[in-house]
Amino acid sequence: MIMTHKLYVYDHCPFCVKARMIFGLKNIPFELAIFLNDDEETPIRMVGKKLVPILEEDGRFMGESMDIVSHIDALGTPVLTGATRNEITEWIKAANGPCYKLFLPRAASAPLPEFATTSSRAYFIRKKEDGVGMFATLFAQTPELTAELNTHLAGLAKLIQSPDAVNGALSTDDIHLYALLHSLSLIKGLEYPQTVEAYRQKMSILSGVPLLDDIAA
Ligand SMILES: N[C@@H](CCC(=O)N[C@@H](CS)C(=O)NCC(=O)O)C(=O)O
Repeated sequence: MIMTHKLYVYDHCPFCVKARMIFGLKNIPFELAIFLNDDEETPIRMVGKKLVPILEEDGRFMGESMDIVSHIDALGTPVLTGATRNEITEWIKAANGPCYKLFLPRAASAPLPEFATTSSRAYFIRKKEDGVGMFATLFAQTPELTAELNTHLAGLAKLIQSPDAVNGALSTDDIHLYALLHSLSLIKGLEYPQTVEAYRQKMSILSGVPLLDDIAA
C-alpha cells in the first residue's frame, strides 16, 4: 500500500525539525510545505489549533511532533531503537534557555519562507516578544549567552559516543538533540568541539534537515 505524506512546518521550528528528521532517517519520501507564520486559519482547520508540525497522511491530519515521529518510525522497520540517556535530557534542558534567547531574535530577522510577508514576520515578533521580552534586550546579552552556550558545547563533546548516533545507536535522544543543534546553527560565533561538529554534520546528512549555518547571524 502506498501512503502519501505531507508535512506542514515552519523552517525555524525545532518541533518541525523533529518531525522532518524521521522521514530522512527512514528514507521515506514526503512533501514539505511551509505555512506563513500568521496563517492561523489553515492549521486550525486541520488540527483545531494554530500549531505546527502537522502531518497529512492520506488526507488525515496529525499534530504533535513526537507523535508524528513514533507514527512514522512504526512504518516498516523502526530505526529509533537505541536506549536514551539521562545525561542527554539534562544537557538539552540546560542548553535550551540560552539557546532560545539567542535564537528567537535571530529567527525574527532571518530570510525564512514562513516570514515571506511583512505581516507574517510582524506576527512572529509580536507573539514571541510577548513571551520572552524585547528582542533588543536579548540581543544585548549576546556575549554572555554565547559564552554560556560554548561551555555547554564543550560539555556535549564528552557525551557524544558516535557521529551517527549520540548514544551509539539511533534513539529519540538524537531527535531532541539535533533539533536543538539545528536552532543553534542560526547563531554566529558558537564554538563546536570537533566531536560535536562531526555529529551535527552527520546528523544533517542522515536526517536530510539542513543546518542554518549559511544564514547565521
Ligand atoms: N507540543 C508541540 C509543540 C509545537 C510548537 O510549539 N510549535 C510552535 C512552533 S515552534 C507553534 O506552532 N507555535 C504557534 C505559533 O508559532 O504561532 C509539538 O511537539 O509538536
